[in-house]
Formats: sequence, C-alpha cells, structure tokens
Amino acid sequence: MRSFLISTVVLAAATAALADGHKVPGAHFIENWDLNGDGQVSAEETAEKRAEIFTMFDQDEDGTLNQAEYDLFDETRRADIVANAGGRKGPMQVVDKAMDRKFNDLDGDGAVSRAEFDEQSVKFFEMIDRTGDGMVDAADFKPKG
Ligand SMILES: [Ca+2]
Ligand SMILES: [Ca+2]
Ligand SMILES: [Ca+2]
Repeated sequence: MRSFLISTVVLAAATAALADGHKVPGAHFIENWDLNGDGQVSAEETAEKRAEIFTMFDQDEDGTLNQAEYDLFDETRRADIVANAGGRKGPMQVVDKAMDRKFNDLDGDGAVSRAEFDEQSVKFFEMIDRTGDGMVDAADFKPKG
C-alpha cells in the first residue's frame, strides 16, 4: 500500500511536468508544423503543411473543401486546439482564425478551392510571424505586452 502511494505521487509529478511543457507558447503548433525538426516553422513548411491538411479534408478529392468538408475541418481543428493547445482564446487563436472558412473563402462562395487556400498560406505565415524574422518559433506566440 505504501509503495503504491509513492508511485502515484511520482506519476502525478511527471504528469504535471508534461502539462507545463505544453504551456510553452505555440509548442503544439511548432510540434505539428516544424516538418524538418529544427524547432522553427518556415514559410515553406507552413505552405506544405496547409496543402497536406487540405488534401486530408478534401474527402471527395475534387480540389475544393465544400461546406460539409469544411465543417469537419473546423470541428476537428477546434477539438484539437481545446484538447492540446490551451483553448481557442489561447496562443493558437491566430492559427485557428487563419484556418477558418471565412479567412480562406476569398470569393465568398461558401467553398474553399485549393487555389484560395494556397494563396492564404502566404498571408497566414505573415500573421503568425509576429517578430517578422521570417521564421516562426515560440517567440511569435508570446502573449502581448
Ligand atoms: Ca523547421
Ligand atoms: Ca472536396
Ligand atoms: Ca471560395
């Protein structure tokens, strides 16, 4: 019984440390978008990852995310941000916004074509590179002020 209690405490401490690690601003984003593992996300990686996401959610493979496909994308992305990245008001807010249908549907027809999505990848990178050094890392996710 005694040893059970001790191992429970150790486990709780380890879990808390892990949770703290995820509080590094933007850690979840960098983890997922840093394709070459150098700790930073480049404009190329951003474009590549967005293209990958587009392909993943274009279920009928017609080169357009229609209403239903975008609904699923919104749902999946938001659930992930809530579960893993501090919620939709957290550091991922700007990412969430840039992946939103409104941001990407340039001609306002309710569907997002690959051309629209690719075009917005450039704008998205400019939005998240807040320090303007051409790379996205934890510094770009620091709370303002
Ligand atoms: Ca990288
Ligand atoms: Ca489609
Ligand atoms: Ca459109």
